[in-house]
Amino acid sequence: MKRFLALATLLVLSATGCTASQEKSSSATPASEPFTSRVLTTGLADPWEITWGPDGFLWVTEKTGKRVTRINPSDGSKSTVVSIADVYSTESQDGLLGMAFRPDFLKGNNDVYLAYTYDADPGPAVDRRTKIVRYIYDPAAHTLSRPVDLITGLSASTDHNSGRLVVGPDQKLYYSIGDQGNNQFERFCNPTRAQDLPTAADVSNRNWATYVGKILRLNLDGSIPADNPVIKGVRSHIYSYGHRNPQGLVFGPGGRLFSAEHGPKADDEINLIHAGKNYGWPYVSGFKDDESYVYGNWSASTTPCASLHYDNFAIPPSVPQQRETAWSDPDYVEPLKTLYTVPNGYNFHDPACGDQSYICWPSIAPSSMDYVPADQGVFDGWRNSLLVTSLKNGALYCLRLTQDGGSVQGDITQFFKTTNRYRDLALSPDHRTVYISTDSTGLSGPKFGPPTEKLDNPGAILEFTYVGPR
Ligand SMILES: [Ca+2]
Ligand SMILES: [Ca+2]
Ligand SMILES: [Ca+2]
Ligand SMILES: [Ca+2]
Repeated sequence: MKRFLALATLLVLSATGCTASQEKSSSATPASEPFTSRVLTTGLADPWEITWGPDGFLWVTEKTGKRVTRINPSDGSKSTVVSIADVYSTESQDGLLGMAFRPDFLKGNNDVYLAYTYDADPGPAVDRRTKIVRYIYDPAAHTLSRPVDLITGLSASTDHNSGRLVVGPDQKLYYSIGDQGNNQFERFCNPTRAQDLPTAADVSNRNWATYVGKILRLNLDGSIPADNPVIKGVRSHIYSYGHRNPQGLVFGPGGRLFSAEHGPKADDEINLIHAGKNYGWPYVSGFKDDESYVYGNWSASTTPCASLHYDNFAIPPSVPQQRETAWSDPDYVEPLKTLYTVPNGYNFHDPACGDQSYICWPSIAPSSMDYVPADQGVFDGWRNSLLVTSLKNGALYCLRLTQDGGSVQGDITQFFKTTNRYRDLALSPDHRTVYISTDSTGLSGPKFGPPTEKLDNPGAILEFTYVGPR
């Protein structure tokens, strides 16, 4: 722990980018505010969601651990609230994911909402699906029990699974589902369906196949809210569409909903989510600017896709391509901000990153997001801001909102750089302390030198406390 302390304190004061080439494409500046840090606890199996509970404890879902854990923030001691044997989890993006409380939790309401992947096939085959479940908390026994399925049979994947779950100020559940990683890597012959929408028959048959690449809005019992948007003639659970992998969801000022979304090589997006709107994927990545992205639809190849070899950089002539500006939709909404956009001709092959050059691409892999209200930031740079965790870079990025809360202004600031994969964050009620959960395994961008799987603090909760003046 001592080694980490010294390292982290040093790095908070002198955070640096991944490599020289990434610094060129990134506008994040290292923070200079004074924070102390410590490892609050370790031994967690892929902590995924971390939330400050109204009981003054940290609540954590463990993705591969298949349990919810409650952590005392003063000494890091932990206890299991529930283990869920029904969770199906591999080392990839499936498992126990999102968790949310209602605003009146422990004030007359004891409901906890969880999202996880399960195997819907009773036989030896695996039919990976996602469900959202409500549990009831017993505050005397500190356990969750009496699960009720709110929605089952949602698509699930080992890639781009999203999984973020929040309860809005309108007392609705919001849930993000990624595009399942289709149209790339080992799923390159599966079409992206982020633009597909359900028919009325799909909805009445509870066929949720088109819910991928979407942000959903559900009543607290899992039903479709009567005031959900009617999109192309159909009302469903879909609140917004055209998303790639929106793993960050948070409500900000005036009840605004923001998302943080993983981009491909560049162009992670911060979006302001409006009901019924289209966020452009896969036709548009980042801004509609035709810079360093073109949509190649591998599943529509004129020679059978299965006979092709996937290449992340070269699209074969048989695969139809479409420039961003060749597509339009009156419901399309541009992002507020991208991390980061690079021009055509940008060299994505950084020799310093070797075979694993993706770790040095301009995208940061934004895994989650939180909001610091205007009147509660502990120093000026953190007031009315979005805080975004990065998997690839092991850092926290701070984006300041404009006074009206409707857009992002100024420079992006980088905090707490370590050699870890930052999965999610929670803030203490006084906003002086940030808790960050870290992946148990995986590749991290280097502080110095090449990318590494030797993580400083795997499967841990890190604590960073502001010690400067207010
Ligand atoms: Ca969180
Ligand atoms: Ca099975
Ligand atoms: Ca977009
Ligand atoms: Ca673009």
